[in-house]
Amino acid sequence: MFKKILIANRGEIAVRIVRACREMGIPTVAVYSEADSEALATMLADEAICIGPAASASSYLSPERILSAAIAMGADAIHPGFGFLSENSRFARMCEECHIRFIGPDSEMIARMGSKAEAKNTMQAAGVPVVPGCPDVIFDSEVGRAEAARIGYPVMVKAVSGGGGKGMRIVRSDDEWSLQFAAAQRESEKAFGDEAMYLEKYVEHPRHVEVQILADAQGHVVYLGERDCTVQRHHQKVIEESPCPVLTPELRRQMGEAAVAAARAVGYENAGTVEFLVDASGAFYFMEMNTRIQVEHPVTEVMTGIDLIQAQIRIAAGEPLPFRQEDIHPRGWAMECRINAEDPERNFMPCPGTVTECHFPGGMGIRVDSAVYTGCRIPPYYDSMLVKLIAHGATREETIRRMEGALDELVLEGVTTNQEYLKQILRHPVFRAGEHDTSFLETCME
Ligand code: MV4
Repeated sequence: MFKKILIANRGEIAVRIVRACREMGIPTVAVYSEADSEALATMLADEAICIGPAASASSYLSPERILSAAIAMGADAIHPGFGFLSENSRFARMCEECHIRFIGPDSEMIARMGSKAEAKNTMQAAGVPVVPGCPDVIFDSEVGRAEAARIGYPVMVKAVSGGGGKGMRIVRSDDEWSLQFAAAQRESEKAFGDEAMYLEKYVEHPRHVEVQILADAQGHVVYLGERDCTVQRHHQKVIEESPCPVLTPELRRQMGEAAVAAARAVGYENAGTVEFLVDASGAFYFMEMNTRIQVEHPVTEVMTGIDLIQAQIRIAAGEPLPFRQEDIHPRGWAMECRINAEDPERNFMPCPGTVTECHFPGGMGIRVDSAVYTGCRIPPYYDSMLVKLIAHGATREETIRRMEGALDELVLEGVTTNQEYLKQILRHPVFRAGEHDTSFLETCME
C-alpha cells in the first residue's frame, strides 16, 4: 500500500479523500493555495504545503508545482479528485515519469477518453449503442453541412476535446448551419485550443443517466448502478439521484452491461463513469466516459455501501476488487443536492464571503460532505459548491422528505445560497413525479 498520498485538490473532495486515507491508515499531504491557508483539508490532513497564489493556474492547475510538492513531501501517490488536473493526461504522464502513482487510469486512457469522437467510435466498435452520426472528425464547415444533411436535422455539433457542454450547438436546419458550426468551433478553439468537431443526430428531451463502474488491474469490471443527473442548469448538475426513476430493471441491466463492455473494450482500470442519454422511448446512447471520481459519487456509495475513494486507492495499489457483480445490491433510494454560494435571484451569480454561522443537518439517512465550518472564508477564485447533502431512504418519497428536512435544518449564514431554490425543485410536481427531462429547470423553474 502507499506510504503517503498527496491530495491535489481543495474543498469538500479534499476532505473526503483525507477521511478515506485516515480510515485506511495512510498518511496524507494537503496542498493549498494562498487563498486556502485556513481550509478544512489543510487542518485534517497529516501535513500541508502551500503550492502558490490563489489563481488556479498557478496552484491547483500547475502540474509542476503539485509534483514538486509530492517529491518534497515524500508522497508516493497523488489523488487528483475531480476538476483541476483529474483528467489531464499530461499531468498523469508526468506522474508516471516521476514514479508517483496517479490514482486513476493511466495517461493513455485519459487521453483516449478525452477525445470524445475517438471514445464514441471505440464504444460503437465494442457494441455499445451510440447516437447515429458521422464517425469522421470535421474541421471544414462545408464538409459538415453535407454530413448534417445526410444525418438529417436537427443535429448536434460537438467539440472533439469538449465534454460537459462546452463547444456544443444544436443545429435545426441548413439555414442555421454556418452560424452554429462557426460558434461551436470558435468556442472549442478558445476553450481547448482544438478546432476538431464531430456531428450526431440531436436527441430531443433526453435524460442524463450515468453508470458507475470499477475495474481492477486484474481485469475484473463491475457496475454499481446508475445515477440520474437530469436536473441540470447550463450543464451544471443540481440534483442527482439513484435509481433513475424511468428505468426498468431490464433496461438497468442492459445499461450496466453496456458500461462494463465499454470499460472492457478499452482495458479500463480504476473508477469510471459511463455517461448515457436516455430518450423518451427508453433507448439509450453512449455519450462520454469520465475517467475521474465524480462530484455525485456519494449517491452510489450510500446505495451500495462501497467506499469509492477507498476502492480507487486499492485498485491503484494493485489490489483486486474484493467483490463480484453478484455481490453488489444497491438498496433503497438516494439523492444528492448541491448547495452553492450563488444567488438564484441574480442569475446564479457566485456569492463568496465568510460563513458566519453554520449548522449541518443529521439523522436517519442523511450524509453531509463539506469543507465549510463556522467562520470559514469562501474565496472567489474557485467553484461555488459549499455542501453536498445526501439523503437515503427506502423509497423515492421517503428520500425526498428526508432531503426536505435536511434543507430546512441546514444553516449557512453570511453567504447567499441556492437552498430555497433546491426546496422549490423538490416541491415541483414534475420533479415529484420523476417525469422531468434535461430542459426541466429552464422550462419549469422560471
Ligand atoms: C446531446 C444532446 C442531445 N443529442 N447529444 C450535454 C453534455 C454532454 N455530455 C452531452 N450533452 C448533450 N448531448 C445529442 N446527440 C443533449 C445534451 C444535453 C444534455 C445532456 C445531459 C444533461 C443535460 C443536457 C442539457 C443540454 C443538452
